[in-house]
Formats: sequence, structure tokens, C-alpha cells
Amino acid sequence: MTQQYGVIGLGRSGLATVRYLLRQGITPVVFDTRENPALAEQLPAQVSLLKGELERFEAELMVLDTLVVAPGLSVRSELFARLRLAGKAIIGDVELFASLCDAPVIGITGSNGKTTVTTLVGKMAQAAGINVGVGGNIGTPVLELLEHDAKLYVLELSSFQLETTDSLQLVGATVLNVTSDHMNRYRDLADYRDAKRRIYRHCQMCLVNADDLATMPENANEQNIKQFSLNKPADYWVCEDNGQYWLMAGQSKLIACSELKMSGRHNWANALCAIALGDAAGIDRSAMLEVLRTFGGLTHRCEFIAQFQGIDYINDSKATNIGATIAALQGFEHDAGQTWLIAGGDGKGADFSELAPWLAKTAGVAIFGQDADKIAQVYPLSHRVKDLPEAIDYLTAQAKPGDRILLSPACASWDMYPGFAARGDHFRELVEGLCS
Ligand code: UMA
Ligand code: ADP
Repeated sequence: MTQQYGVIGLGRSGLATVRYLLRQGITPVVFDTRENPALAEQLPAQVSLLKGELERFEAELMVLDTLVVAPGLSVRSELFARLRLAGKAIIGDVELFASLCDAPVIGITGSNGKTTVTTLVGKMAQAAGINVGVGGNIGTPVLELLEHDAKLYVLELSSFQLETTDSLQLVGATVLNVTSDHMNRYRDLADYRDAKRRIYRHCQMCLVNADDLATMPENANEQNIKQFSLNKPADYWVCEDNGQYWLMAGQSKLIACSELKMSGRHNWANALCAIALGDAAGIDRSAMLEVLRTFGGLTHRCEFIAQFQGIDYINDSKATNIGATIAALQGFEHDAGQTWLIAGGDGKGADFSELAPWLAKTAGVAIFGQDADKIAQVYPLSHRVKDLPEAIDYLTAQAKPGDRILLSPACASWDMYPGFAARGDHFRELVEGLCS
């Protein structure tokens, strides 16, 4: 008998799942907890959509065999426990992809740097002439990638996606780093780390961060581990030689860090990871190094916007957790001039105390948004403003030529913007307004 499918959550990945199933001749039932999911109008007419709290639809869910659940929904509720007990397969779109894909796949997770590393590896494969599919949390749902019959897939995988993925075989995988994020969905940091470490389950080469023990697989004695480090010799590491820094593979110099177009030490780590993962997939080294010479980084990640009255304005709106903001502040630590920080937004349940020593090193901090008070609690010298325009005006009035004003909020933007990109675009517009 044909399996009966439910698709739970009609976002981008849910819609891609529906389309994939329809192509296989399977008509799923779709569920969404929202009254008006934006993509409902794109749902083909023959597919039923049940809207509202999932608990209301337990009977409808119980008659199905496989439930493909969107990453934005937690599968830890009592309802899902009952469905599991009743023998339902509860998976995500990545698990479905895993059962269909026969080309090599590289997987990338971590609290920060996923999109940068995923983009780098994708560009490296392209530069080497490989037909590559790049997707996952970065934006393109994985099931859409299968339409292009790629010879290599590079997937950015969130902890949410990994929770519902069991059998994904990876030619190379990494947990880049683990710092507090999504604490409104996980019990604690260990719980969040464990979701990320699921990426190593069926992996030929596990790439771990030797500077961050939380990135190690549970069984750290495995033969298939390679390590990267910014601080010590490793399989992939950074070496200082006569005042010049080099990316290294074992004892071989790959490229001088000064040749990298991306700036910041955290991007040295990202570059090392991209090379290590590329090596695991057999991507040509010279093609990889050429990408490092030419790719300047993504927008909204420590992006230089403009200089006004001698002050640099930097957009790091994608810093939606503490680790990313610390990386940005660390990156500017030894540069001339002082850093003035704009932070705040939706903290996703984070404890900001780890950020406080870094805030104390800045020249000043302007905070706004839903969780501004939580930042003020750990750093009382923060100055509360109502919004981004006021933050820019307040800090511009105090900064001196040679200084920088950095938007690196350590928070998601959902409380005031549709997403981090809208927040970064607003920053850019305001700065361009100053300059005009
Ligand atoms: N939602 C409901 N009810 C539902 C279904 C969804 O309220 O029934 C809400 C979710 O809580 C969330 C939003 O709707 O706020 C979208 O959720 P979704 O799971 O339907 O998301 P998609 O549109 O399918 O996008 C997902 C990823 N989104 C999430 O994990 C929340 C996208 O990552 C990813 O690009 C896309 O699949 C393609 O693979 C986005 C993201 O924010 C960028 N990821 C988080 C992050 O990077 O921090 C993990
Ligand atoms: P992700 O997809 O994991 O959110 P991004 O590449 O989009 O990662 O970068 C998100 C934020 O993290 C940006 O503020 C960026 O400057 C910062 N960042 C990027 N790489 C790293 C890294 N290796 N360690 C710490 N922070 C990083």
C-alpha cells in the first residue's frame, strides 16, 4: 500500500516537500499552525491544508505513515511523542533528501560561519568545474536541489534540521563552533550541541575545531577525524612565519592570510574549513585557493558600508548570537581606533553574561529592541535607545575620526524587522543618508 504522507509546516521547505511528493504521484496532507501561512496560495488545489494548533489534528495525523516536519517546528512535544509511539516516521526534508541522493554530500553546521563556509565550498567546487548543488539552511530547500542532478551537494544544516535527520551519509562534515543560540528551543548548551553533533553520524571525514571541544564527535577516538585550529598545529591550521600568517595543511603552506580577500581571523577559520571539506570531496586545491583570493565575504557579515567624517560604519546584522558579536569585536580588537557597538533585538533566550567583558572593551554601546534590558543587566553602561536611527545618531555624535560604528546585535531581528537582511539594509540606508 502507498505510504500516506503529512507535511507539517508550509514554509519554503514544506512547499518544496509537497512539490517533490506530488512529482512522485503522492498527494500529502499539509498542516500549518498559523492561520495564514504566506505560501498557502502556492499550494496546488488538490492538496488539503489544515490550519491551526497541531493538537487539534491528532486524529488526522494518526492515519498517516510519514510526517515531514518543518525545521521551524519543534518535534519534542507530547503530541509528537504519541505519534512516534504509534509508529509514525517523523522526519525532516533533509532525511527525505538523504534517502534519494546518490552523489557525495558535504554537510556544514555550527553556531556561526555556516553560510560563509557553505558558500565558499560551493564556489570552490564551481571553480573546479564541478556541477554542485548548494542549499539547506542557507536558503534553497534541499529537495529543490535534486532537480539539477548535481555531482556534489554542499549543505548548510541547522540544529533544527539535524534533529530530524538520521541517515544522511556525508563525505565530509563539520561542526564549526558551538556558542549559545536558540536557547528558547533547547534545554541547555549541551542539548543544542548534541543536536549539531548528529551531523557526524554517518560521516567519512569529521572536521572538528581543535579550539572548541564542543565540536568533537561523541566518540572522539574515531579514525576519521581531522582537526582545524587557529592556535596550534593541526591537520589544517594557521602558522606564523616571520610576522606573516599562513593557512597550512599539515606542514604545507597553502596561502598567506594576507592574500585572502575576506577579512577577520574568524574567516581564516572559515577558509581552513572550506579547504578541508573540499579536500574530502577531492576538489582541486588550486581552484580552492583562487576562490579565497577573490571572494570578499557575504553581505551583512562584518561588511564595510561607508566612511563618514572619518568614522567607518560596519554592518554585521547577521550576528544574531553572542558568538558572532564576540568574533566581530575580537576581529577589530587590535585595529587602530575605537569600536562603538549597536546591539539588541530578540535574544532567543540567551544569557548575555559572556558578552559583558567584550562590551567593556568598546568605547560605547547603544542598545535597542525587545531584549535590550537583558544586555543592560550584564553591562549597565549600555545606553538605551528606541531604534536603529537613534542608535546611529547617538554613537555618531561621540565617535572620533578613525573609530568605527559596528552594528553587531548578538540578537535576532524578529522583534522589529522581517529578518537580519532587512535590519542590515536599514543600517545601510541610514548610513548612506548620513553620507549624502
Ligand atoms: N511556523 C509556524 N507554524 C508552522 C510552520 C512554521 O509558526 O506550522 C513558523 C516557524 O516557527 C518559523 C517560520 O514559520 O518561524 C518558518 O518556519 P519553517 O520551518 O516553515 O521554515 P522554512 O520557510 O521552511 O525555512 C526553513 C529554514 N527555517 C527555519 O529553520 C526556521 C530556513 O532557515 C531555510 O533556509 C529553509 O528551510 C530552506 O532549507 C532560516 C533560519 O532562520 C534561514 N534558520 C535558522 C537559523 O539560521 O538560525 C535555524
Ligand atoms: P551562519 O550561517 O552560521 O549564521 P554566517 O557565515 O552567516 O554564519 O555568519 C554569521 C555571523 O557570524 C556573522 O556575524 C559573521 O561575521 C560571524 N562569523 C562568521 N564566521 C564565524 C566564525 N567562524 N566564528 C565566529 N563568528 C563567525
